[in-house]
Amino acid sequence: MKAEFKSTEELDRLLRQRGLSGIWRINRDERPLDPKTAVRPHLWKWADIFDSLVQARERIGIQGGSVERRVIRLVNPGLENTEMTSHTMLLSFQLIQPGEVAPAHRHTMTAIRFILQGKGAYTNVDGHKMVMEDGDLILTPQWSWHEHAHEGDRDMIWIDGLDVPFIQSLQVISFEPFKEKRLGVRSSSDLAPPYGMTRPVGEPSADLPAPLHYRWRDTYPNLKRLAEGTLNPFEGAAMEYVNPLSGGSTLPTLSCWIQLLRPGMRTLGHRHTSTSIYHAFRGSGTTVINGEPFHWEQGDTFVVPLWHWHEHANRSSKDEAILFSMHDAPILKAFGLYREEKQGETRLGL
Ligand code: GTQ
Ligand code: FE2
Repeated sequence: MKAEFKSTEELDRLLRQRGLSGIWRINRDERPLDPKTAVRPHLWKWADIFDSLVQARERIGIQGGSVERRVIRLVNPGLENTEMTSHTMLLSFQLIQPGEVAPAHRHTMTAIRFILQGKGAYTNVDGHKMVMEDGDLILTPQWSWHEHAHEGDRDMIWIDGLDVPFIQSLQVISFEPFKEKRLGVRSSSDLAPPYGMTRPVGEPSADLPAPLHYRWRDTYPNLKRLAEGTLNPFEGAAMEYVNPLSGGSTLPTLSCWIQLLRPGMRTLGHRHTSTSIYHAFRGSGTTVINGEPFHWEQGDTFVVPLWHWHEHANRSSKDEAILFSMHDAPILKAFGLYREEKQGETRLGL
């Protein structure tokens, strides 16, 4: 029997009932030449972040309740439904008061901590007690046990960076609270690998051989030394934190950088398919994102969404400016999706 003629709408309805959909329903806008993102360029002021943390300090307890961390997230204005900072990354600020313990847990999301202020708190990652100081970077690889505790006498504040929305998109979020009260600290003899730099064939390395702690007192002199040499025209003096276990990016999904802009320096513009979140650690400057200037001072944090042109300038003629940043570039690079376009280059197509 000959099929009777149907309108496209009727056909679409019929297909929908059968759990099918015709590709003619795809809008051309969904197949753009240039990547389109819901992530918007945005800057959060330190005064707002700090005041919010201080207000939360009085109200939000972290022990014995359901809230285990006093954390405030940066919500991208383009992602208000998910409350994430970008489509791949979440950046938050955490405050811990003297005497508090943020109880141990582990999760499939990976985390980085960049320390901003205070003294005397430590984070314990898989038994490695790491005392935090301003400018330190500490890694919490996926599925490692971690707990924070504060033995000092002043509030401590740090940045948490996680790959939450990426892990969420893969639908592999897994979270486990630690069963005992406290996570043990391992002694140096426990920490030594039992067979040194060799290991029995077939045995996976169960533990971290070294704490993943990058101290500011090591990072800063190296950054200064780099800044005295030839600069990268797009980045100034920029260093990526290398993962000592793999020799590769800081973590499989995230890369962290520390970057110095000499007084008065202005970089050239470029854009790439990775997204970046910058924190002004020292100094002040302006980052132009797709033609819009974002002025930053110490403590401010801003997002450069993928495929957005951006260039940085240090606004001071006498002080250096230092940016800490987190990037999802390792994800894009892992799948051959990293692309970069530089200002002044002729575009040859994709
Ligand atoms: O400190 O373990 O900002 O598990 C979000 C989730 C911090 C943490 C965050 C976390 C943590
Ligand atoms: Fe955590």
